[in-house]
Amino acid sequence: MQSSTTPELTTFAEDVLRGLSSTPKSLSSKYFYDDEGTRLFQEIMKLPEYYLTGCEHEIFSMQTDAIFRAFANGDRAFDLIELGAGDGTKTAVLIDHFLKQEADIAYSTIDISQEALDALSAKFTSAFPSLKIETRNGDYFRILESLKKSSGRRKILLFLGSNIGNFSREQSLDFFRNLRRVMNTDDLFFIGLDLQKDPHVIVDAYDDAAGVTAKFNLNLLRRINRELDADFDIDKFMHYANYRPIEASARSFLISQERQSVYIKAVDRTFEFEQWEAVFMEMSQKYNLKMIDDLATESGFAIKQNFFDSRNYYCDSLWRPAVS
Ligand code: AVJ
Repeated sequence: MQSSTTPELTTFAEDVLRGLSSTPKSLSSKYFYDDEGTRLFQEIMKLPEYYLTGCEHEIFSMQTDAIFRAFANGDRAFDLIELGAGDGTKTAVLIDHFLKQEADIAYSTIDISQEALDALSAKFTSAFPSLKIETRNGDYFRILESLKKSSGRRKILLFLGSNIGNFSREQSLDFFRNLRRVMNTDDLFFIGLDLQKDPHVIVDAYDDAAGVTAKFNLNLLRRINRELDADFDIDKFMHYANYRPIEASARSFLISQERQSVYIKAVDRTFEFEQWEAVFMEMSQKYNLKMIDDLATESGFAIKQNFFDSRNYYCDSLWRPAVS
């Protein structure tokens, strides 16, 4: 119970309190994306080791027309709805082609960051003056629910960049089932998934030579210092990433290089860190075709078509609602 004198904690503060009170300690990767974190992630996407972005870009550039035909399905009118805006570079490749094919499309994107939405909207408005663009700030499902009712047009939902990799299997199924519930039978879902490959390639992608991923990971401690009034000494933590080939997931951690305590004013708690104690930060799941098929089937979808890059590093998978 909260006493009347205790200020209510934000969800962020609550999650940090819970994560750092747990054994092992953890922080949620969903909090990486403050302004600086968003900027650092854009930098990660340009790193030579971070192959995911290049692979998805290759698929969109080399197979644009095949993707268009699969989306259109004999009907050139549809709404593209992107979940999580990103910087829109990859989606722009598709939109450019669709407009040249004289498709009747509208683009809308849903994101929790208003800043990301504004940047994207400005970019797309100047690149595609004829495109109908809509940005929506907020939670995916509340907004999708309203889309189900409002639009008579066919919807194609985009969830790119292997963002799903941060979700556990259960969270993923939950997410897909929720999407399925707001989709009509002729709507489609297009999802990017990073595939299993040489583990060395994967480890390098999450532990780049220039140290950008380390900065990205440590930035969450800076965010806690700033927003929750904490005294993390960033220099006393180091980034560590590994890949577990059995679970097929990359994991990243922050390791306390010495025994230390950290005070977080917003939750009025001190946290003790042992020397070499790890804080679990992020999981990035890697998939194979069986896993993708199982995820689709178990959440009420069927795979309509898979698109791969030339190295088979990455898959953009197009799902249609399964009708029972
Ligand atoms: C944005 C979740 C797809 O897991 O590959 C990149 C985030 N973390 N480098 C990923 C990330 C470290 C990224 N996703």
